[in-house]
Amino acid sequence: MGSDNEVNDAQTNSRRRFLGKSAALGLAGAGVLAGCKENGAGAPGSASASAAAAGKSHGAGKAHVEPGQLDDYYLFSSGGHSGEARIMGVPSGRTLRRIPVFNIDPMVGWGITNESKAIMGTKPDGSLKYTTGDTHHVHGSYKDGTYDGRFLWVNDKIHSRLARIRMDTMECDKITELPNVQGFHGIFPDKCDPVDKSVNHTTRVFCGAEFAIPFPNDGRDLDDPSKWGSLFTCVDAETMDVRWQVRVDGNMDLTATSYDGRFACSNQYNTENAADQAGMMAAERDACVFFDVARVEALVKAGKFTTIGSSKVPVVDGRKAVNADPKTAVTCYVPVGKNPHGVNASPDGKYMVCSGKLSPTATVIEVALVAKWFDGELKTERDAVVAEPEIGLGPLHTAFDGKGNAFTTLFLDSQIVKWNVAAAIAQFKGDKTVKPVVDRVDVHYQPGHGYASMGETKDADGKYFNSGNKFSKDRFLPVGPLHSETEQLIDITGDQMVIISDHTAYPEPHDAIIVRRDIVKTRQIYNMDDFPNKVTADNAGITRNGNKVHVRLMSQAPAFSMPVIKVKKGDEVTLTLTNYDKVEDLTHGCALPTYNINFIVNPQETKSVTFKADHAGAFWMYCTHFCHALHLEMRSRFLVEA
Ligand code: RUQ
Ligand code: CUA
Ligand code: CA
Repeated sequence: MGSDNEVNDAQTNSRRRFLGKSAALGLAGAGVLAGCKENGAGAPGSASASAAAAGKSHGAGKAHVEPGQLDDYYLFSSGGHSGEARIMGVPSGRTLRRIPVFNIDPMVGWGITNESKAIMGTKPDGSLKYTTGDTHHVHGSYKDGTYDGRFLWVNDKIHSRLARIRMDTMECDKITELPNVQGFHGIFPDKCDPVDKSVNHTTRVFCGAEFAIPFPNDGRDLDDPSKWGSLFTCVDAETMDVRWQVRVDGNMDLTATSYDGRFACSNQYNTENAADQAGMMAAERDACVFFDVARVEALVKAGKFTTIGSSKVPVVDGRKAVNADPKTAVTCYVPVGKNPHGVNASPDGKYMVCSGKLSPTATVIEVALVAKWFDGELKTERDAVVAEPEIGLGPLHTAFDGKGNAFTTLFLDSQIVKWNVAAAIAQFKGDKTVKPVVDRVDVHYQPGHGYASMGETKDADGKYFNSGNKFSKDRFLPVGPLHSETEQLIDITGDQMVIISDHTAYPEPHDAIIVRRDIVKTRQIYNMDDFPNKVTADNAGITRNGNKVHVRLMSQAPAFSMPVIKVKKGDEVTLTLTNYDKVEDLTHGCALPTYNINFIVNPQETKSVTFKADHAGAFWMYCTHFCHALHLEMRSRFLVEA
């Protein structure tokens, strides 16, 4: 252990030196650092060993959920470049569900059925507009400052889309493509209406765009990035329509909202407005930009906006030059540590914390002071900063326990650092006796996001913190060049953090939220009447209109309603299937060989597919989802006449 620690210290020191010397940290640097940690704290079991050495007790929190027992929390996670969202149980780490969103998923038929294609968006020829996505952040709808269990939202960074997931069915019901932006990264719903104070639930979702692009992005200004820019976007939570956008100086990254509804904010790592990496690291400080939402909407109402290209979305100017007077400004740029990543609201509603990726600090911004700046009562934006503790190398995301402590992921140090917000503020005010850092724990390895149970609500309960690690290295059986990702669950109930479990994750989840299970109320059976195209005993069968054929089919275990379906080569076939089974979880599948059709229908659900019967033959349409002792016999002859 001792020699391990020496190795660690030596590595830490060399990393500190490296950081001090070289501005060119960037991704290549991080990769090198990731590699050099391999022989350090990397030995399997060293976390528990170091926990034991530090006198930490195990069993304070248990990750093991007995067979037949249920988890206490749902974890809703993004799936990164898989384009999906996921549900896991906490503390077990059991995977409960994968929710296709921007990706094609033959298990449910997402991207295959007409209904899912309509949500995903199609080209004029009916094919999907996009088949890829990159989900980073999942956030839930709020009521009274905590989750209400209605919706989840998740972003697609590749094609700048915002998706909504209904939490009663855990299915995506709407996707909106944001105009005029690229690299849509951070999202956050508001917690109450910024304009109508009587509305205490989520009304809008805010979206931060990371990459600057020309306006409009139609081939102009390709060689002059100084003319490019980024927009902050507001989407209506109910209709999912884009309400407005704000042009900013610099870029945006992650997004957060204040508990009082007044502000949305976003950390900016490229206040330099640079188009290359060195340029983006030039300034000593970057910013967290705050948006006064009601003021933006007043300008929109008053017609004080422009539009870009063919988009009709109002664009308000939030750049510094036109927002110099705080009393009329829509934006306030608060300086924070260099190249920050992440902005998180404390559950007491008082603070926003931004970590400087290239600065070993977290910047604590007091929301009430930002409000004072907008009221013209604060000298400079900088005065809204109330603490800036040194917490470690490569700080990214911060979570809270609701007891005044913050937990920040340290990418370079491969640690989670626990620090006390009040102590950090006291230290900033000049109290030299306080030490903000309370504890550190090694994680394996290079943590990105970290999030706590109910940590992004006023009900933060301080039970669990999950570290989403970017490199697993030796933690699991090797499975080829691409390793599994690690998620590590940490018990944060005591003064010291205790890692209680490791589990794997398919690459690569980014952010997640941990939601108390009593908040989530799913339905077990669909309401057949929710599907206007449901098949009934009256309309079941085949109807033909020229070469358009509609096959209306029902399923009830263990059979489809028609044993034989006959169409002609060249027909455009729409097949609609309603599942008449009413038993919970009694799902049927429908696959059609050589026609690329594969989807499921849950109890009382209706789905449809449309395809061209372009080759003749006999095709066994069969049930893919094990439903009955006669599941294998559940098949019909789909005959295409030459
Ligand atoms: S990001 S590891 Cu896409 Cu949320 Cu920070
Ligand atoms: Cu129906 Cu298997
Ligand atoms: Ca910068």
